[in-house]
Amino acid sequence: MSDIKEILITDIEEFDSVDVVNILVSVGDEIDVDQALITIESEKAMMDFPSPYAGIIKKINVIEGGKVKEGDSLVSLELIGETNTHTAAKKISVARPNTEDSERQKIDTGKKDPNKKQASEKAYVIPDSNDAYASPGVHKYARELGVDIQTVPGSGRAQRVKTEDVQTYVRTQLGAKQISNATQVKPLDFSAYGETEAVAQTKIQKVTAKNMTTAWQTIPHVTHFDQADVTLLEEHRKQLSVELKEKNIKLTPLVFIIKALCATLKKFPNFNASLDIATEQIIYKKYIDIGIAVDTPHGLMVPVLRSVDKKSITQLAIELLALSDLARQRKLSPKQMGGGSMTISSLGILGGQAFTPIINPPEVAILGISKMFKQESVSNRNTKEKKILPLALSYDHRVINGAEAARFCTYLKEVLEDIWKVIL
Ligand code: CAO
Repeated sequence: MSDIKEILITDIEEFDSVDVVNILVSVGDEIDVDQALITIESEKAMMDFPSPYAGIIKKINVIEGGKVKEGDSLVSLELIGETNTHTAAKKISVARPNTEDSERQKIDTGKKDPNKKQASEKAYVIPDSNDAYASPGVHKYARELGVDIQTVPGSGRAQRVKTEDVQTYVRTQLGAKQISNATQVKPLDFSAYGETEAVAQTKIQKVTAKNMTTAWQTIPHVTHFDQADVTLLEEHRKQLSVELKEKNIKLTPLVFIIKALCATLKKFPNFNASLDIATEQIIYKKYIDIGIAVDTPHGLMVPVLRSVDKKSITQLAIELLALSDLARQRKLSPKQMGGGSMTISSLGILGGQAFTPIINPPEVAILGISKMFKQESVSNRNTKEKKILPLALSYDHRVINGAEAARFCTYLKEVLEDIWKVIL
């Protein structure tokens, strides 16, 4: 006799009920352990609920647009194979920050009601944060067009995919197909030359590849290079580092660069903007959130530091470390990505003299940082050693012109060179 199991929703007890945004399976589907059954949305986050068992869907017990509460049955499942609830349970149980990380986990709670802090922390890690975040209508629209919504870069808040994003994606893909039909080089059978190994790309690598291609093919990029004298900044950072080291806080030059960029964005709002092609409008952001490109073993990720203008150097140092740790552990939630003013890509520790960073759409500019170098300068017969920081600003030439970019960089340099402008 077949073993039918009711799959109940768990770990949402903090909410009276949550909305069923999308049903991702149909009766008769054979599903794997951990396969997403439904997408639910609370006031805190949107997340997929995975099946703890493999089996065949016999009945769906919820409706799209309906509500579910803790313990409701989602589907009736005829079990197949070995049953193992471990992974799924781990996935849906949205992690509570451990005490050791409590300082770091305070990030991103600045704009919220302190009474609701616990709830927001509970929604801190969303199961597979790479899943697309979109309304049921947009999911349906993408399905009708045969578009895999996971690959569509979202321009909405927390990278939510909007109808226009699906449309832009389709247009870009059609254009790219025409180009690639004409130019794509067929992969060679390299095994004819020697030993080879084929390794599947990670999901993040695939999404990054698509985003980069879209950015490169749709945005007219220009890169402006400059160099800032950061001798004073470095002296100050070293002094402050000694104090902060005792508190286990690491202070890198990047934290000062983030603050300097923040001051520059305030002065040049055109760089804190996004172009809405559909409505032919430029959207100016009145907040300053800065994305940081983080190199992780799974691929490139861009967490966003929120409200940088309201935070101290020390707070930013703590948050930068916390967010880059979360990125490396693949624990970033959609709320911690997207919506940024501008992104910084720092290859400072890795070396190189300069590079041309690719804009992170829908932003209109990105700042690349290369490794600092020493330069001797002679004044009044005295030789002094300066520390020089190479800067590379890539900008969207549809929104920003070359003169503005030059002024932006000049101001950024001035701020970096006058340390007090950074700190105050
Ligand atoms: N020049 C010289 N040294 C630098 C520097 C610079 N521009 N920037 C940082 N450093 C030094 C710091 O002083 C620190 O040295 P100590 O350990 O001796 O104190 C060390 O490098 C720290 O580097 P870090 O990389 O750990 O920290 P960070 O704050 O500079 O950067 C992060 C954090 C997350 C941006 C970085 O780790 C990272 O992932 N960078 C890669 C980004 C990337 O891949 N960009 C490409 C995107 S496009 O493919």
